[in-house]
Order: sequence, then structure tokens, then C-alpha cells
Amino acid sequence: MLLCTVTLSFLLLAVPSVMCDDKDSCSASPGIPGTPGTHGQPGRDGRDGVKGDPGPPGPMGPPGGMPGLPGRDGLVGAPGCPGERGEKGEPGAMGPPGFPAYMDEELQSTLYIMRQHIMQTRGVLALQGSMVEVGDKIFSTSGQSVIFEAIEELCAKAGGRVAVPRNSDENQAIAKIVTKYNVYAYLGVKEGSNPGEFFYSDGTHVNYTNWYPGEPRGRGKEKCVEMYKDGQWNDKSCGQYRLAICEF
Ligand code: MAN
Ligand code: CA
Repeated sequence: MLLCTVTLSFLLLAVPSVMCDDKDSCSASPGIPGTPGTHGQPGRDGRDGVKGDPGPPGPMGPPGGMPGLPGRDGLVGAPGCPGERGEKGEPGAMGPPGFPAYMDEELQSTLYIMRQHIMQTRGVLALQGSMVEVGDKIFSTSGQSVIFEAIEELCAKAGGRVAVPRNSDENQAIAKIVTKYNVYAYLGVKEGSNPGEFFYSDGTHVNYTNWYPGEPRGRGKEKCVEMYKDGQWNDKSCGQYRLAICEF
């Protein structure tokens, strides 16, 4: 069989010159490249592209047109002032049973620390002589000498009331402060509209007194009561400078 090895640059125009020998092989010289073909037909249209961005708003229409749709909500405004305090709610349901207090280590250590702090404060005040304890009551002075109204204010601000003895022990305790400061003190009692009748700040009638002999003799003109150093009482005008003693 005769086999030819042909080198073709361009299929259409190649003119091979073929040399064959009597054996089974041929040799060929390269052909001349053909001229480029003509342009093909235009291709088909491509597929639709993706949707474009919205265009700019159109020009304003003639007057008298339909009103447009309402615009979008504006930005959120600044927070308003806090409202008035509401009424107190109902008490909640009872919580689950807890530890007995004596087994609660945290509670016990808190109580220990609190007790220690209270004892320290009491010690400081007692040492200064500005505080005397009687039963559940504590009498204490700021050391200031001011008019009755100022004492009322001072004591209320501190969370207490103007000192007033309800028995002889309490009377002695207040007298101790008066002696130490060497200034008479006003007591938390005032004369009512009937001369000689005195009342506590809660409006109840006095049920313990320690008048100096002959007092009260102000006959309605001395509405306040002062305590002398010996613990005896005298009705007195309210505008004097007297030691401020409060009770807690
Ligand atoms: C002064 C005032 C009175 C008091 C008499 C007592 O006049 O302190 O309140 O009753 O002294 O003599
Ligand atoms: Ca008097």
C-alpha cells in the first residue's frame, strides 16, 4: 500500500507537490498558504440584559393634577420627658422557701459587718457626748443653738424629731446633754390655744412633764418649752437660741 505524508497549511488552497519513490513512501514540499476567507454572516442577537437602574424623576406636571401619595415616615424624634409615677402595684406572689437565716452564710456575714459598723458609729457619737441612748430611743445634738423652728427643720432633715422626754429616764438623758453643752434646749412640745395646755408634735396631749415650780406661767405668751440644766421645764417664747437636740 502507498502511504503519503502530506503537509498542508490551508486545506482549500494547498497544492501539494508529491514525490513518491518505488518504495512505500512519498515526500512532499509545503504548499503556498491560501488567501483568508471572506467574513461570515452577522451572528444572532444576544439575550436580553439585566434590568437597568430607575431613571431620574420626570419633570413636574401641569398644575391641578392629582395629589401625590403620602411621603415615607420621617426620622424618629428625641425621647419625651418621663411620665408621672404610676400607682403602686399589687404585692407579688410569695417567693419560694429559702434557707433559714442562720444557715445563710452570706446573710450572716452581712449582718456581722452591719452590726460592727453600727457599734463603731455609736462608739464615736457616745464618746463625743453628743448622743445618749435610752431604751429604744437615741437623743442627739448637733451642738448648734438656734430658734425652735430651725431645730424642727434640722431634726426632720436628719430623719428624726425635736427631742421630748416621755418619762423621767428620757428626761435625765436630755438633761445630760444640756449640762454637757451648758445651753438650755427646746423640747418637742408646744402650747395649744388654751394657755397652759401643751401638745406633742403629733397633736396628742403631753402625758409627762417636769415643770420648774411655778411654771408654766407664760399665760399663752410663751408657746415653746425649754429645759434647764437640772432637767426642769419652763415655758418660753420660741425665738430664743436654744440647743438643738433631736430624737431618733
Ligand atoms: C423669764 C422667762 C419666763 C420665766 C420667768 C421665770 O421671764 O424665762 O419664761 O417663766 O423668767 O421667772
Ligand atoms: Ca415661763
